[in-house]
Amino acid sequence: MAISTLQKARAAYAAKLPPALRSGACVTVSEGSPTGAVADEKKIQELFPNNFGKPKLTFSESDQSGLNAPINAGVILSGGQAPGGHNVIAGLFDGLKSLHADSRLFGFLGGPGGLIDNKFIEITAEIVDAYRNTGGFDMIASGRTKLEETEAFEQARKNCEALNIKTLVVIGGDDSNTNACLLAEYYASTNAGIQVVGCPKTIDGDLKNEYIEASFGFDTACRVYSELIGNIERDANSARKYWHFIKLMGRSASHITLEAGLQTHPNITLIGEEVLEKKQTIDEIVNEIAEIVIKRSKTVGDFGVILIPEGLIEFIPEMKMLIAELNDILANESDAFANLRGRSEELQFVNHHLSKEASYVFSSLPVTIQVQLMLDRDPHGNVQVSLIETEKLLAEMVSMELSELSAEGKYDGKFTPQTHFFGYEGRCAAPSNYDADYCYSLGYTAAAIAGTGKTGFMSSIQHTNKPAEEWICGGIPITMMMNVERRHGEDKPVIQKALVKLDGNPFITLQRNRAKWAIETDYVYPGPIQYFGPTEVCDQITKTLELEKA
Ligand code: FBP
Repeated sequence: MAISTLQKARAAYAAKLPPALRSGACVTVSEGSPTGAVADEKKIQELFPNNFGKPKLTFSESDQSGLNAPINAGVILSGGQAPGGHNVIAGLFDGLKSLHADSRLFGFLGGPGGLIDNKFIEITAEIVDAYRNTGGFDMIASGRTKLEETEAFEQARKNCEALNIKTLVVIGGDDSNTNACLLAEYYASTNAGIQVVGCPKTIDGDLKNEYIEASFGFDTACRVYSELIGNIERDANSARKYWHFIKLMGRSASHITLEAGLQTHPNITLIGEEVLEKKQTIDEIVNEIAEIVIKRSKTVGDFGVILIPEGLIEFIPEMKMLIAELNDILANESDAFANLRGRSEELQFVNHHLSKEASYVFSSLPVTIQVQLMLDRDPHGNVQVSLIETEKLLAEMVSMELSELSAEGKYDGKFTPQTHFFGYEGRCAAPSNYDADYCYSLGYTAAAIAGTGKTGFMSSIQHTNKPAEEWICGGIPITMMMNVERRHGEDKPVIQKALVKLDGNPFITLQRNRAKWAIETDYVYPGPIQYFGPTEVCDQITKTLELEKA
């Protein structure tokens, strides 16, 4: 297989580990006090009687060098790709081998679906070495099949038993780790003898809390997007004739957009959580943008850069209501909807079933957006926001608003928008040093949890804003991160999603600088991720982490 010169050189990078793991994954465990849940404690306790309340685990170096018996483990990659997934597997593999040389690791193919359908490979040293410090999930591929029904749990159990697998490691986001916890509970309640361990993944950055400092992949993806935004900013500032509307991935939370905004200082950074808090309408957002376009037109020129979070659309209250109604119609009337012929019949059908308010909002949108809102939902029933061209919607609406103002003699600039969507460009990039180190340590810690025989824990590395010398690793009970939320008309236990905190330091820093960045051209050009060179360039942490820890 041909590989790039960079990949070849990068394969030799030795990922850093916390001191507790430097002589292997056999660790001394200290247990904290019993834990609770972020909310709805009673309900979570009832639903997870075997897992609720377990103490946090903190690891330190042990003088025991390994285990007496090998461990067979299985691993799955679940959900969207995130840089560093291969290093989690590499850390897990090396950790298991340090526990016992005969330990084996099986990778289920294509996500949770591979575990149910018994599609797997044995992950060997040769395979691991070929994928160290690379981006992507292609070693075993990922998928979005949900693992939450007893039948699937049983099927998975049979497949694990056939391979003598005693530990399953689920690498995923909030939904996948919620399901990992359900699986852990089911296996504990049925004495299946299989432990389940989670690892926090998602470029979206919304699986984090006091003990999980970041979800892996966020650092690298934000650096790739920030490089691209910086390049566009420099182009905008050179040509001085375009307004760039850039949508950034992040299904729900706006962490990616906030981080990219802090790294590159664009003229406008929209944050979904703020829009929700202020209950802004689309028209208000459009007016705010138009105001800045006019001010810049009069002072610096007809150019600028605006960042739009992918999830924005669902934070605008009127759109949220419309999407919720559409979700119900598409779920409840799926047969009738499937029999319609052509777009106009579909639009008519939907309009007929919507409430008066929702139908008004729907009708005010361009047809392209109406069609995108009716597209298939993902397996969790969510609208696929990455397919909705919010950047085009806003560019078009701002353009219309400026034409009206121009007709009234209130604007005489020239507005030429360009639209972009950055998402897939960043999800499989070669991991930054932060993600390479963090992921390797998460995987190695997962092996250490396997070695303790405990179940229902998420691998955790703390103090990652400091040198690896100071990192602390251990396991956090997943039930501790849970609450009960209404999903598809039912109360479900789920890991609470971490949205952007409007009273948190990262957002406050954006807010403090916004007015200045809007009018002045204060762009910052971060350039590409550096893998070789001085530590201040290669070992940077995200502004988000830096400010959260300040
Ligand atoms: P995960 O939460 O599963 O990591 O996925 C995140 C994400 O990258 C979102 O930012 C994006 O909306 C979504 O995946 C797109 O997924 P897909 O390519 O499967 O439509």
